[in-house]
This record gives sequence, C-alpha cells and structure tokens, in this order.
Amino acid sequence: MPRYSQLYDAILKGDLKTAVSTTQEALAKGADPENLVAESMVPAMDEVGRRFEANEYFVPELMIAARAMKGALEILRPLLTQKGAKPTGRIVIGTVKGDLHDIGKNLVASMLEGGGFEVIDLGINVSPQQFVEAVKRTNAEMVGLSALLTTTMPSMRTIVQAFKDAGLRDRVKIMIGGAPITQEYANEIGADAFGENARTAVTLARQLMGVC
Ligand code: B12
Repeated sequence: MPRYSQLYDAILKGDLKTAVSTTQEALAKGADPENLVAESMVPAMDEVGRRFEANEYFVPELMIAARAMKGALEILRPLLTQKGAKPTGRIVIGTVKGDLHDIGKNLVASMLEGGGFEVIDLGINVSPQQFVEAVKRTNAEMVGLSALLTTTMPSMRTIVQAFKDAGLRDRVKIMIGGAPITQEYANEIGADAFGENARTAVTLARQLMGVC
C-alpha cells in the first residue's frame, strides 16, 4: 500500500488536478518530497507500466499518467533541487536518441542539482554527437545517459564509443540508468557506473567525482 494512496491513485488514473492538489496537501502536512516520489509516485508509474504490459492500459493512459506525474513533480522540483553553496561537479544529462521518456531523467537531474551538481540537461532524443559537443562546450566531468526502451539501449554503447573517438573518454565519467539497464550492461559497454534510481545517481556521481 503506498504511503499517500490518493496521490498514487491520481497518477494511476491520470488525474492531473488531483495529483497536483494531493501533492500540495501532503507537503502542507509535512511530507518529505523524496518520500512522496519514492513511496507513491514511482510505484504508481510502475503500476501504469504493468497495466500497459498486461494490455489493460494503452498509450493514451500512459500519456495522461505521465502528465499527472509531471504535474506533481513540477511542484516538488524546487524542493528537490535546493542545494548547498559549493558546486560538486558538472554533468551533462539526456535521454538517448530514439527515446522520448524523460520523467526518470528529469528526476535524476533534479536530485543531482539538489546534491550540488551543475546539470546541463540536453532533453530527450539526444544523439551521440550532441552529448560529445555538450561536453566539449561545457567541460563537464560527467555524463548521465537515460534509456527506457530495450530498442534504444544500444545507443548508449554508441555514445561511449563516440567519446572514445573524440579522445574524451579519459576525461569524462559515464553513468547510465533507466528501467531496462543493469550493472552487467554497464560493464559490457564500458560505462563507469549504473544507477538504479535518482538517489543512487547522486551517491554514484559523488563517488565518481571522489567527493564522498
Ligand atoms: C510514462 C511512460 C511513457 C510515456 C513517457 C512520457 C515521458 N514524458 O516520459 C509515453 C506515453 C510517451 C511513452 C511512450 C512509449 N512507451 Co513508455 N512507458 C512509460 C512508463 C509507464 C513509465 C516510465 C516512467 O516515467 N517511470 C517513472 C520514472 C521515475 O522511472 P524511470 O524512468 O525508470 O527512472 C528511474 C530509474 O530508471 C533511474 N534512471 C532513469 N534514467 C536514469 C539515468 C541515469 C544516469 C541514472 C543514474 C538513473 C536513471 O532513476 C529514475 C528515477 O528513480 C514505462 C513503464 C515502466 N515501468 O518503466 C513505459 C515503458 C518504458 N514504455 C514502453 C513502451 C513500449 C513505449 C512505446 C513504444 C509505446 C508505443 N507503442 O508507442 C512508446 C515509445 C516512445 C519513445 N520513442 O520513447 C515499454 C518499454 C518496453 C521495452 N522493453 O522497451 C514500458 C516498459 C512499458 C511496458 N511495461 O511495456 N511511455
């Protein structure tokens, strides 16, 4: 049973208005933003995915659930990104080419900002060249890649190779994540780390920067 069942239900049903109002009410009652995400919102999206797989939900339901999730996250974002004074490092992040899923990537970006990182978010459907160019332009020390589709995962390997071809692989740490990604896959393609969720992403990023 999710901790805030009204919020869970609102996202599951794609009810944006209730998702927003229940988030505001929960915060007013002192709920922790990270707990709201981890205990109610992410489980709701997991259930949406399960229903989609079981042919109980179709693309329109995915879309309205995603809209409700994003609406609630919009309210939490400023709270998740409150940061300390000293920047810990710079990270370029994006969802790989062919992939339009950005809820998880946005959450990771917010939490990294909250963890003191400067985040350059390239958005969705990002090509290997765009990642390389962004690192050149910003001198970022780290790259975060997100993929939610098994069909777009291979793009991560191409991106690792693109950094090698550009002579930048030794200069950047590459962290990958997304529902189909595993540690084994990270090892296989030569990424530096795999993060299961947004919280782990922050811990890993700190480790990669040698600041923990
Ligand atoms: C919402 C959703 C959509 C929305 C996306 C809206 C948006 N703006 O993001 C829409 C409707 C657009 C969509 C479209 C499609 N989707 Co979709 N979608 C989902 C769903 C239900 C939820 C994803 C989500 O937001 N989860 C919540 C977030 C918080 O979790 P997360 O993304 O996993 O992110 C966390 C971690 O993975 C990790 N993480 C993520 N990125 C990164 C990056 C780094 C660096 C690190 C360290 C960590 C990390 O941290 C995050 C936070 O904790 C999933 C089901 C699921 N359970 O994943 C299906 C799912 C991913 N979709 C699926 C499919 C098939 C599709 C479509 C092909 C459907 C279609 N027929 O058109 C299209 C593809 C469009 C495209 N080209 O990308 C399948 C993929 C199957 C597969 N094996 O590849 C899934 C798994 C559903 C299913 N069970 O079948 N989808």
